[in-house]
Amino acid sequence: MDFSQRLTQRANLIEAHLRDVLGDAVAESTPECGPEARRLAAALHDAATNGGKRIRPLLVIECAALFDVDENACLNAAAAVECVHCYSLVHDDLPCMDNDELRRGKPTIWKAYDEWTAILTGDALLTLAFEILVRAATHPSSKTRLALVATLAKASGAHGMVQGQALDLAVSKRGEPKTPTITSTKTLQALKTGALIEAACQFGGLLGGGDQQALSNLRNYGAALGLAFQISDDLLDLEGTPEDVGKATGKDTADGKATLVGLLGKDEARLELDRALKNANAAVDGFGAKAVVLREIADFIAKRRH
Ligand code: GRG
Repeated sequence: MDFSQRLTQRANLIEAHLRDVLGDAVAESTPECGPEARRLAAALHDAATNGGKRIRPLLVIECAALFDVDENACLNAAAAVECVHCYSLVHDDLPCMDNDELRRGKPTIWKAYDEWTAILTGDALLTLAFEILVRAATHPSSKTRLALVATLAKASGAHGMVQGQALDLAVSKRGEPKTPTITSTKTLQALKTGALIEAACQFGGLLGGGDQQALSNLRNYGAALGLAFQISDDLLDLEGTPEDVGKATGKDTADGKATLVGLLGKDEARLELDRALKNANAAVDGFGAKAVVLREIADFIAKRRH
C-alpha cells in the first residue's frame, strides 16, 4: 500500500468509526421532542464526518503500530482525538473567532445551522471525546485509559490548544502583543496546533505500552510535526486556492495573524519547515525501519496542498 492509499484507507476507517460512535447520539436523541431534537445530532455528524484528512487519527494508529498494536484497537482513541480536532474547527469558524463560512469545502456549522448550534456541537464533540476514552473497549488497562484522558485534557485545554487559540485571537483582535516575535509566535502555534498533534503521537505510545524514552521520542516527533504542519498551513493560506484547501485563503494577513511566514518571509519559513521535518525524522530514528510511515507522514505534511 503506498502512502496516499494508506491515508485514504485510514481516513475511511476512522470516518466509519466516527459514524458508528455518533450513530448512537442520533438514535438516542429525543423523538418525543419533535424534529428539532435531531438538529444537534445532525450538526454533530456534519462536523465530524465531513471528510477531513484525519491526520491526527493516522498518527495515533501509526505511532501505535511501532508497538505492533492492531489498527482496530486504536480506533476509539483515534476517534477521541479527532472529535477534539473537529470541535476546535467548529468553534474556530464562529463569527466571534475566525468568522469562516467554508470548511472542508462545505458551509461551516454556524453558517449551515446557527451560532448556538455550532457552539453546542463543539461542546458535545469535546465531551464525547472523553466519554469515548473511558470506555472499556478503548484499552483493557484502566491505568492506560486514565493516561489517555490526562494527555488529551492537557493538550486541549488551558495548558494547550485553548491557550494557543486565546493567544492567537489576542494578536489578531486586540493587537497584543503589539510586535509578535518569532519566539512568541512559535509558542502560540505549538499550543494551538502542536499540542493536539503531539498528544496524538503520545496516544500511540500509550496504547502500545511504550517506555518513557519511547514516549518522549514520540512527543518530540509530534512537536516537530506540529511546527511543520503550521508552517505548511500558513503557506497554503498564502499560496493555495479555496478549491484546493476547502476553506477561504489569504485570511492570515487580512486578519493580522501572527505567523512564521509573515515574520520570516516565505523563503526563510520554508527553511524552518525543512528543519522541522529533519527534527521530526531524527526523533523517530531509534524506531529504525518501523518508523517508515512516520517519515512519510512528515513528508506529506511538509508538501501538502490541502
Ligand atoms: C477553538 C479552542 C479552539 C481552538 C481552535 C484548530 C484551531 C484551534 C484553529 C484553526 C486554525 C488553523 C487553520 C490552525 C492551523 C492548523 C490546523 C488545525 C489546520 C486544520 O487542520 P487539518 O488540516 O484539517 O488537519 P482537516 O480538515 O484535514 O481535519
